[in-house]
Amino acid sequence: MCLSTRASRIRKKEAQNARAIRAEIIRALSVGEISRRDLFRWGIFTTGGQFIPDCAETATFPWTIKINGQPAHSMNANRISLLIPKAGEIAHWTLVDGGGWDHPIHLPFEEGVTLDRGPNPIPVTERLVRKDGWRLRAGGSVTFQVQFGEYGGSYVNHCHNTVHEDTAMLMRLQLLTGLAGSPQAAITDTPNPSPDGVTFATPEILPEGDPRQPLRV
Ligand SMILES: [Cu+2]
Repeated sequence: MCLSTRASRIRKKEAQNARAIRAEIIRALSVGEISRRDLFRWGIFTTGGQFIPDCAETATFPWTIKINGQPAHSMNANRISLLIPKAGEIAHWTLVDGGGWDHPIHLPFEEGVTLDRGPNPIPVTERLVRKDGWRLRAGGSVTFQVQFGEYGGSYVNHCHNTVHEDTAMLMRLQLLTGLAGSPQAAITDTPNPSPDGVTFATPEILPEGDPRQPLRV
């Protein structure tokens, strides 16, 4: 289910286009114009049975992530939503809840220190301790400091409510923080597993999540 019943006319048209593409692929598959192997190779049919695209590019349903105030997107594992260009820089992240739900936010493989909880006090259990998960309360915010070290590669930052992360409340991070010249200092290609082996795709990078790009306002 990708589309809210309150979606705009433009959003419904985008979804209709996605459905039309999907229907055309199913038709071509059914008459033998293309094979399942083609779909695996093109990365639009996964071994888990997911058939993409079944969502439009942008998302209006709840439980998504917006980066630096830009529009939310549908889930796409071949998209880097935030890029850390080099190791050792101290970053301050602020997570802001859109209202309505609590979200347990997890940052795997790195830890941060809580700096601010907006109008609310920092709980005793969060003072001057290293954490990799934060309870983001309904309508609340949390700012924490994090420093990415030498563990370069592709990671995620996500809500631990599975119905949220499965929708699109999960973003892919790219840490270019490995040793210079190593694969962990380069963009990680996206693996597409299939019964015939694994192929790799070059991911797109959201400009608003790439500090190497000029800041958009
Ligand atoms: Cu959540």
